[in-house]
Amino acid sequence: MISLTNDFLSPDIIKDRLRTEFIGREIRYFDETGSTNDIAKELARKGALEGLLVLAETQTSGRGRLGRVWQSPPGGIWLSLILRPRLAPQEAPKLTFIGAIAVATAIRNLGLDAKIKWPNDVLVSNRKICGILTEMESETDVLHYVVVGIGINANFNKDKLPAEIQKTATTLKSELKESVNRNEFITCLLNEFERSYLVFLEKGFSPILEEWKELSCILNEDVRVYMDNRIIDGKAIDVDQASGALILKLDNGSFEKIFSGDVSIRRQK
Ligand code: BT5
Repeated sequence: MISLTNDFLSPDIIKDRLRTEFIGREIRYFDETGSTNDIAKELARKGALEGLLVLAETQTSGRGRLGRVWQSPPGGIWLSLILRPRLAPQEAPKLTFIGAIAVATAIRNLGLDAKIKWPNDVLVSNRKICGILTEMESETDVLHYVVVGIGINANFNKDKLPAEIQKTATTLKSELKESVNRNEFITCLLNEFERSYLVFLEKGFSPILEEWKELSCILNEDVRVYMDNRIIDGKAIDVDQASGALILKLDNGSFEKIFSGDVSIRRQK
């Protein structure tokens, strides 16, 4: 008998296996779409319920932060979740932490040593395997909805990515030398997401941050942070409970909170 590797995304299989109350209970699946975040935002504006999941086999205009391009070839996991937490808008970035914990936990279940890099990356072997894009719509102090977009390089080899990205990226298939069952992976990810999200809503950010710190690869490291208009060096000493900002101790001894930027670890010369 010929055994076939079934690598297809199936909303029905995912829903059957989920143990969640509301995350992923409704799934909108696309073979191809522009950006799952854009679809999720449109559905949220029209009143879609918390937990709705948008999932695509491939994206033609996948986005990163600051309008950067997110490569989304077939075989990946490109998804967005709609959330409607009662939070102040400035707290929305905390949901990125929940996404990163869920992804890192699902990857660790495959036996890989996944680590989180502030603010929105999950790395394996020091290479980016996942990026998270959290977007929201709000008024001054009212959050209407949040969309957490998660991109995971799953069942394609990293040579499917442009050469300049291959240098810093990896995929589950490149690491494991085989494909993963994406439906099971997504189920695990969504179960973990809801677990952390409920902890966050019931107990606040502190237990989330503790879990996140266990998985972080930059705390206590000497780092360089690239911001919009400047670059700063320092030691990543903590994350701010109130905002999720990275706290740096600068080389001149002063402290600075970083709200957005790209971090790289400075290696010993
Ligand atoms: C991110 O941005 O890492 C957020 C990526 C979020 C993607 C998901 S997929 C589902 C949902 N729908 C969307 O349209 N987006 C979300 P940032 O930190 O700005 O990193 C972007 C940078 O990562 C790019 O400038 C490249 O250098 C690199 N990059 C692009 N595609 C990559 C990939 N597939 N794997 C690893 N690195 C990549």
